[in-house]
Amino acid sequence: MRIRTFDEYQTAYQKSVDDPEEFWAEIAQNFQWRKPWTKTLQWNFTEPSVKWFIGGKLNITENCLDRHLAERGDQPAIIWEPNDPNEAGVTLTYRMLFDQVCRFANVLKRNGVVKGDRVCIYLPMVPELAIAVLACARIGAVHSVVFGGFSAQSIADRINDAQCKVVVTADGAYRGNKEIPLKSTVDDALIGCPSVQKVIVMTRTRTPVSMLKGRDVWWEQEVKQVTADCPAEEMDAEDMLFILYTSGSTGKPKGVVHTCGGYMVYAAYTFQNVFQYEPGQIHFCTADIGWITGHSYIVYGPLACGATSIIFEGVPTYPDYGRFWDIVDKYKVNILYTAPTAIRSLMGFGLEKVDNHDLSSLDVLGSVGEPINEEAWHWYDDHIGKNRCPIVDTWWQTETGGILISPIAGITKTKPTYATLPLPGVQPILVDENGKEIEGNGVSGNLCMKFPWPGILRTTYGDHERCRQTYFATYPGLYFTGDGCLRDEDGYYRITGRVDDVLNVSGHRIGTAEVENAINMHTGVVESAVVGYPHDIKGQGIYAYVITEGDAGGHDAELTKRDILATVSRVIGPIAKPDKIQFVSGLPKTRSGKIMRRILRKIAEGDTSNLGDTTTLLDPAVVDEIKAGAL
Ligand code: 7RM
Repeated sequence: MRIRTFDEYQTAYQKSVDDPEEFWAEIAQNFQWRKPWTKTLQWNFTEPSVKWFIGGKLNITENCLDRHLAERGDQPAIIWEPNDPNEAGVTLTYRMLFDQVCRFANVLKRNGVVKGDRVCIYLPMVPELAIAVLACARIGAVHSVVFGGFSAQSIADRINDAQCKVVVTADGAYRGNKEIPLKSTVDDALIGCPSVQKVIVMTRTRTPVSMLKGRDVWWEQEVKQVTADCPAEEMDAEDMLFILYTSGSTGKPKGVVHTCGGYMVYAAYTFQNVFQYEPGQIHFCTADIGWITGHSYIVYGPLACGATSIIFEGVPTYPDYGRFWDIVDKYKVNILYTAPTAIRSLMGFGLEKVDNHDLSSLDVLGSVGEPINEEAWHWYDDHIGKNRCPIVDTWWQTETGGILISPIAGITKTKPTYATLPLPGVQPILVDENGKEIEGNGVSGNLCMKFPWPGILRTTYGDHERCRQTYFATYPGLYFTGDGCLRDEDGYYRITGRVDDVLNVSGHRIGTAEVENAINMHTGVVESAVVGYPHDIKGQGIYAYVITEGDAGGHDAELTKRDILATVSRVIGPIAKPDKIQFVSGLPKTRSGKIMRRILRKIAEGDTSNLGDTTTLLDPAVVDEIKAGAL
C-alpha cells in the first residue's frame, strides 16, 4: 500500500487506471474485514450509484483500535493539547482510547441509540470528540459532527435534516481567551427538534447549564454506569458511517454521506502515502474535527494507520502567535498539516516566535482548504520547513472523503501553488462550459472526475436527487467538483478556486445564497447579494450589497450594519459574518431578473475600470451608484 519512489507512483497510477478493481482490492486487503467483499466496484455516474467492496463486512473501529492493541497498545493514539498551555494535556494510548470508546459506545446504547440511528455531536476539540465519533462507529450509529462555530439555528437545521435521536455536547468550550457556551446553544436549537430524545453533556468549562430531567444526562455519570466491553457492530461496507453538512451554491447545506468500507480504505491510503507516514511519527493536523479534514486526517486516517494524532483545542494566536511552534517543539511533531489562512496570519507577526522554537522534528508540511499563494508557500517552506521538508498542497473536498490531488511527500517534485498530480485511483478531466474535454497541457477549465475512487460521497442525506443535480448533472457522466483548474506544461494541476457561488473564507466553505438568506431575514432588508473578494489573510472576504426599506444610508447606517451582522451570526454562525456591507438602492439585474454577480464581484474586488458587457442590464444607472459607494 506504500509508494516509495516516483517510479512506483507512476506504476501504481497506471495500474489504478488499467485495472481499478484489482488496484483497490489489493490495498483493501491491508485492512481487517469480518467478511471479504465479493465484487470490488459497481458504479454509474448517472443515477449516480457507487458501491465499493460489495458484500464486505467490517467495523472501522476494529481497524482503528482493536487491530493495534497487540502491537502498539501502549503507544499514544491521541495527544490532547488544551487551549491553555498551563493546563495539563492528556495522552491516550491505543488501549486507553479503545477502553473509552467502548465505554462511551455503551453509554450511547444505554441511551437508546441503535445501529442506523443518527447522533449529532457538538463538542469542543477535546479527546471526547474523537471518542464520541468512534463510539458511534463502534455501534453502527451515524455521526453528524457540527462545528462549534455554528449557531443554534444551524444545529437545528442539521439535526432535523438527519432526524438525530441523540445530541452529544459540552457545557462550554475554550477558544483563545473566549469561553463559548455550547449547551445553552444546543438548548436553543432543541426547541425545534422533536426527534431528539437524549442529550449527553460532558463538562469542560463547568459553566452553569440547564439540565432537563428525562432528556439531559452527564457524560461523566453515564460512563460510570457501563463496562468497557462493547463488541463492534458488524457493518456492511456500504452502510452509512457519517453525515457531514457542507455548503453549496444554493439552498441549505447538504448532508454529505460517507460509508464504512470505501471511506476507511481511502482515508488510510491517502494518509499513509501523501504524508509518507512512518510508524512512530507524530502527526499534527490543526483543523477542527467539525470539518472533513479533521474527520479524515485527525481521526480515521491516522488511527487506521496506527499513528499518533494531536488534537489541539485552541487557536494559533493564543496565548501568543507562537502556539503552533510551541506544540511542534513540545511533542516533536513530524507531520504538520494546516491551512494557508493560518500561515498567512502568522506570517504577519514576523519570525520572533518561530525562531525561538526547535522545529527540527518536522519532516513533512501539509496545506489544505484553499489555494496557497506563492508568498505563503515560500514562508512555510523557508521558515517552518527550513527548506528541508516537502510541502504537500493537498486538494480535496468534503465530498471526496480524502485527498485527490497532491504531491506525495518527498517523491513528487513540488511546485509552489500547485497541488501537482492526481493520486493513484484519481482520474481528473478538465472541461469547458459545454462539457467538452479540454485536452493537452497548458490549459485550464472546470475540474471534474471521470472515475470513482473509494472515498467519493454516496449521496446527500435524504435527497439523492439533490446529489445528482449538484455533482453529476452539470456534465453528464462526470463528477463536477465546482473548482476551476489549470494544467500546466508538465501536466501539473493548480486549483484556481470555486467557479460556483461558494466562498472560501479562512478555509471555511460558505454559500453566498446561505448568507443572503440570513441577511434577508433581517428586519427592513428587501434584498441582498453576496460575493467574495480577495482578502490578504482569509483568502476571501464576504462582501454584501443590501437593499433596505426606506433610507438605510442615513445616520444609523453603521448601527444597522452591526445589527445585520448579529442576525447573520444568529442564523448561521459568526464564521459567515460579512466583512463589508454596502447599502444600495438596487442591484444590477438582467431583463429576466437575474442578478449579475460578475459585476458585483468586480466592484467588490475594487476593479471598476472594465465591467464587461452591461448591455443586458435592466437599469445600467444602478451600476454607477454602486461603483460610487463601493467600500
Ligand atoms: C478539504 C476541504 C473544499 C473546497 C474545494 C476547493 C478548496 C481545498 C484546496 C482547495 C486549492 C487546495 N474540504 N480547496 N483544498 N483549493 N488548493 N489545496 O477543504 O469541502 O471544506 O472545501 O476547498 O475550492 O472545492 S471542503
